[in-house]
This record gives sequence, structure tokens and C-alpha cells, in this order.
Amino acid sequence: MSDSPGYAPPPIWTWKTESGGRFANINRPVAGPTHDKELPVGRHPMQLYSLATPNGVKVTVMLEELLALGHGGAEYDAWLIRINEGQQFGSGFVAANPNSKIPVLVDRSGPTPIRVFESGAILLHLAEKFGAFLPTDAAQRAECLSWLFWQMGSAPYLGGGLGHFYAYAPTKIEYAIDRYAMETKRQLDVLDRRLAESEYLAGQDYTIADIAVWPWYGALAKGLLYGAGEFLQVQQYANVQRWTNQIAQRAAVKRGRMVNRTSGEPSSQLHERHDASDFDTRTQDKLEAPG
Ligand SMILES: N[C@@H](CCC(=O)N[C@@H](CS)C(=O)NCC(=O)O)C(=O)O
Repeated sequence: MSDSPGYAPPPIWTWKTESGGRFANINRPVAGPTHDKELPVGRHPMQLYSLATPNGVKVTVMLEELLALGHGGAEYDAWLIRINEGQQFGSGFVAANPNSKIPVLVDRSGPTPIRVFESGAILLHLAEKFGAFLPTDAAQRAECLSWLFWQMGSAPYLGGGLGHFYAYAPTKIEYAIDRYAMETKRQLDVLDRRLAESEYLAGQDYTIADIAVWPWYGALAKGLLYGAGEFLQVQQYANVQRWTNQIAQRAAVKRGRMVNRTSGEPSSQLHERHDASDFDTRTQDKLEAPG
């Protein structure tokens, strides 16, 4: 790999498998499955195939919020997909999500299973199905969807831009880090100004907009993403801090964060969730306990 400042792109790009950096082993320039592997199916109406990254946490928080409201139809099996081992390239996973990324939901509540990929589409599918966390008033609904889609468009600059070049790229490139640090701080300021005038992103109610934005920008505000808290001076964003702390206190959020989680305190990791009681009995500290 060349890190020379004088690098000039060749006329035709070719794939150099030794390109380096974290995730180099799973990145490919082609789509489609690499191996045959069916997805497991559990007993609940909702089958989730995921990992507790910010994109995965959105869906487990949403399902736990729906269950907390009493929507039994949101009962779910959460299966672990280890993306660093390439499990998103199994044939069953690719059939459910041709884009090979977590999270994927298969809604098996009706006669024909419905696949839903892209976390925003999953949140909208669940919100519409259960009539929850999505305002019905036209203006509030538009505000909610605007912030929901803001997250889908903005987070790639945070993750694929700042996160990649600040934390993961094999060389530190000042131009790239400057560009994405500036954009990430601008995004934090967008949120901070909105949350100065409104308790939640869509207005006075907690909605799928908050559920989508919080796992990314709440984690960033707490210094949990890319070790970039001090670098970006995240404490400056007082309204983002207030909103982050408020949402973190919700019981469903605390549960949703644990599902499909494979790092951190063993007591915070519930690798798979197949029953509400799993939070009490199947966290890693209990599964690993001797005897
Ligand atoms: N826009 C997608 C992004 C999903 C995504 O990027 N998932 C990552 C983990 S956070 C993934 O599965 N990466 C595996 C890969 O790229 O091979 C969504 O919101 O669902």
C-alpha cells in the first residue's frame, strides 16, 4: 500500500487485498455470498440478525421499547452475527439483506415472511406495524422522519469518515481527519441547537428519530466512539449531553444495549436474546460462571 503524498491514482482501480487497516479482512469490492449458511429461526414473530453496533442497537432498543409498551407481537429472537468473521456473507444472510450488513429483521408474524434491511426501514416498519414512536400528526410525523433520515445520511460521515480516518486507517492523514472532524462537530452543533429548543428530536415525544440518533451521537457525546471525546470536545454540546443522559435512563434502552453485545463487562453482554428472562439468566458473567 502506498501512503506517499505523491500518490496518483492509476487509470483503472484494482483490488489490493493487503490494503491494511481494521476491517481489511472483510472488505471486498463485490457483493453476494461467500459461503452457504442458512439463518436460524426461533419461535417468536420477529427474527433479528444483528450485532450491538450503533446500527444494531437501534433495533434492539426499539423492540424492547415496544415490549415495554405491552406489544406482545414485538417478541423477538436476536441472533448474533459476527461481522468480523464474515458471517454477513452467508447465503441466508445475503438473501435477507443483499447489502450484507447488520441489522436485518425478518417479520414472521404473517403468512409470508417479510425481510427488512437498513435500520431506518426496520424502525419505520415496526413503528407503523405497532402504531408507536411515530407521530400521527402530519407536521410532527414529517419532523420525526426528517431527523430519522438525517441520521441515515449523517452517520456515515461520523463512522466511515471520522471513525475510519481518526481511529482505524493504517496511516493518519491530516486532510481526512480535519475534514471529518469539522463535519462531525457541525453535526453535533445541528443536534445541540435542535435539542435546545425541543426536548426530543421530533418535539415533546420520544420517537424513532431519537432511537436512531442516540446510539451514534449519544455514544459520541459520552466519548465512547473512536476515543474521540476529548478531540472533539464533546462536553461543549450541553443539550446533546442532557438528551443523551435522559434517554440512557430508560429501562428499555438499558436492555436493548445489552443484546448481541460481545464486548465490555460480561454482565452487560447478552450474546443472543430468545426470551425476556435471558437478561437475568444468560448474560456472559452467568454463562461463564464456574460450576
Ligand atoms: N445504513 C445501514 C448501515 C449498516 C452497517 O453499516 N452495518 C455494519 C455494522 S454497524 C456492518 O454490518 N458491517 C459489516 C460489513 O460492512 O461487512 C443501516 O443503517 O442499517
